[in-house]
Amino acid sequence: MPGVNNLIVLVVEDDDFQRLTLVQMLRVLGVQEVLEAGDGQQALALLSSLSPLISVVICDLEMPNMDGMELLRHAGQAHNPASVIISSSKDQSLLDSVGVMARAYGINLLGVIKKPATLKNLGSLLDRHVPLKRKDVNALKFTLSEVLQGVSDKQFEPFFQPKLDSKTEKLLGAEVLARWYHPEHGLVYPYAFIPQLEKDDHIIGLTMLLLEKAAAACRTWRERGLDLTVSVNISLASLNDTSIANQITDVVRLAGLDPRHMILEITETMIMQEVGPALENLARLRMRGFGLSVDDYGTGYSGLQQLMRVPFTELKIDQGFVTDCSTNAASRTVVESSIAMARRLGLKTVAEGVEGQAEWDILKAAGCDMVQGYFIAKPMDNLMFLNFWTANNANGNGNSNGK
Ligand code: G
Ligand code: G
Ligand code: MN
Repeated sequence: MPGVNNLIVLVVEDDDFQRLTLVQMLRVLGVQEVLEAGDGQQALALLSSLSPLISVVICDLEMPNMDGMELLRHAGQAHNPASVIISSSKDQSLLDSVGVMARAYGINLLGVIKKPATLKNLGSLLDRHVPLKRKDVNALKFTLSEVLQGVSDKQFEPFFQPKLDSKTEKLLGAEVLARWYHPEHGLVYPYAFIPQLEKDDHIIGLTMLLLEKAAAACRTWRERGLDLTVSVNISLASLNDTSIANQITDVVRLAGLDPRHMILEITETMIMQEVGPALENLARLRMRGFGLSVDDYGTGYSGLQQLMRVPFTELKIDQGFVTDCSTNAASRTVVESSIAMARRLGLKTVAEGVEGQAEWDILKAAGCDMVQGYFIAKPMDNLMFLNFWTANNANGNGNSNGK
């Protein structure tokens, strides 16, 4: 198991026998160093004195003094960089709820283990740990004005993540994800600039830049005879301005793409009030031929009411449900019923966050139209994307990830 042997793991568990069992399993898995704590307070003390050395915390929920929930709250609020695995004998629905809580507190949650842990599930969750890179730390320092300068210097580029037909495995299109080619820091990922832009409605400049570049890329694909669509993320806040549909249409047409080959993924939701302008823009965009997709379906506010009143053409099931649908019965239920509902509403379905064959099989059986996720391919630049198309095409549309 590569990677595991340079981890430092903290086990937080009040039951001596269970703690010892976990420690031994971690040794068998080859973990370099294992630390132990009997409750949340001891764990917090170790975390604050040894951060950032501790890579992963395995955390029980029910403990004396400070329980697991409180520990996760403090760790999240302190921006502790350790990843977390929750391990407990409680009901799956309770574990899932605490999982959502942990993420809401900013914890990088690797997963939840229903006791007793096995070498297999422990090993596969540890494998998900990605060490914080130097780049990631630097990236957090960008100010709004630095990001806006980068936008006005057009330093942002679209990366493309493939969307495949879930049955034939044919490449159908790609979702655009923004990347910043920073003159000093190199490739910078969205979490380092999207939050600043979204905070005070500054995202539209980046959106326009990406729409232009994505439309131009898709036009060149289509000129080569590749029948592909391109999907671009639009923050709902951008739709408050009633002139935005026209601006979007103009930039896409000027780049030489017919709007019917572009899908706009609407993230976040109508947190009421400005429903009028948003619906006016969406109706106008749909009339011009753009596809409209509900992004991150199943989370936050992307609810049923919204589905009913927006002329959507596609529903994207949030990766939070897709990634574990083969191991978590509740996620599988959400995935399968969302697909069934979308069908009856006449919407195409896309599952995002497909990380394995087992999930893909479930999605296919449930009638999901398209799949997207690391198992198929990560987001990539235009040149790599064209290579991906070539490989996909040569395989008779086979899955070209080599797995
Ligand atoms: O791959 P990824 O790490 O690229 O994206 C992280 C997050 O940033 C995702 O939630 C994605 O929706 C968001 N994001 C990426 N590109 C854009 C963009 O162009 N516009 C908006 N609004 N969000 C984006
Ligand atoms: O918010 P939105 O759904 O637009 O963004 C998609 C996000 O999901 C991007 O950050 C993208 O990099 C990420 N992503 C895509 N496929 C996978 C996957 O298989 N697993 C995980 N964990 N993330 C993924
Ligand atoms: Mn999206």
